[in-house]
Amino acid sequence: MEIATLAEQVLAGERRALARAITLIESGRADHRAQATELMEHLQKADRQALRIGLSGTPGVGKSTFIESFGLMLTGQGKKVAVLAVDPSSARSGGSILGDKTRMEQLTRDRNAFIRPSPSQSHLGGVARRTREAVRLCEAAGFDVVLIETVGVGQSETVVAEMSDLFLLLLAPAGGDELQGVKRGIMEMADLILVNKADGDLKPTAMRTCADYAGALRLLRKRPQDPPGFPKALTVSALEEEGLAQAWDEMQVLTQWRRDEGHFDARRADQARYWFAEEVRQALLSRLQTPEARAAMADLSEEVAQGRTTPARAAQDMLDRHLGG
Ligand SMILES: Nc1nc2c(ncn2[C@@H]2O[C@H](COP(=O)(O)OP(=O)(O)OP(=O)(O)O)[C@@H](O)[C@H]2O)c(=O)[nH]1
Ligand SMILES: [Mg+2]
Repeated sequence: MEIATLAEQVLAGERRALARAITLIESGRADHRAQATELMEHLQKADRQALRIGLSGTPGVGKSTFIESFGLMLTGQGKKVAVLAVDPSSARSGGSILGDKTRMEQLTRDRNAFIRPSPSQSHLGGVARRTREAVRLCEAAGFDVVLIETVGVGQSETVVAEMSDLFLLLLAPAGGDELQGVKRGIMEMADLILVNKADGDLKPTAMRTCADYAGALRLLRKRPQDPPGFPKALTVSALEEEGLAQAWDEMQVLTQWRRDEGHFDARRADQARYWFAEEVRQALLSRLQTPEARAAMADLSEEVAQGRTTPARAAQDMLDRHLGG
């Protein structure tokens, strides 16, 4: 396959080319990886920018329902919306976090939407790179908004936040004690907290929960990338499609401010640095995963255990032999 041609087709917004390109970057084969790297280089010049929105929330909080409603609202405004996922535990269902396409039935059929399930790979580092490149591909293909979903299980939020312009945290209405359940680190990443299910009997609880989180957000250290009043907590109902337009307004206000103040570009530059370092780290680690390296590791481990060499010397030997260029 001619990579330059594929790149042109992606830039022309051809959906099938986009799907093929994503399949290519998801492949673990060495020759595919080389082609993928070349493809990403071709697209580097494309100066289109989508708004990259990360979305995290515990299972059942309503992520899929939110993406369906919010996505349809945006496509209804003529915007093109792509949905991707980072699912470190995708092995569990042999498929994806977005396997429940039934909850996104309408969006799935929308011509202006593109939904790509998470690659079925359990290694978070690999999933991260693929999703990051997929985000870039969707952006190059002319999508206006790229939603990146993750279920809240520790590390994956960080991964998603590091590839997003905005990070949304979806929460459920709950008693005050549950507020402690959200880790401080996750709260600190959030640009917008959305308390979902603010409808029917749950509405009063949702509003109380929202006020609690708004209070908690005010106690966090002020971040330079926020105008006054941000990060914010809002109530929404993904099911009843309430509060979604307001949430979108807030996202736009925040994004515009960050663009005007230079924070938007600065954050992307920081993210590029982060992913460069991460690529180096992953590549180094993978050199220690070859059969020879594993065997050497096992041998040296034994030597260390028997007291025939020191851990430091054995490690030095290991690195000298297996990381050399
Ligand atoms: N009342 C109410 N229920 C909702 C709302 N949003 C989602 N739900 C319900 O909550 C349940 C879980 O919704 P999902 O959208 O599947 O949640 P999820 O976060 O994608 O869940 P996982 O994919 O398992 O992580 C479903 O029964 C939804 O109908 C809402 O705004 N209000
Ligand atoms: Mg879901």
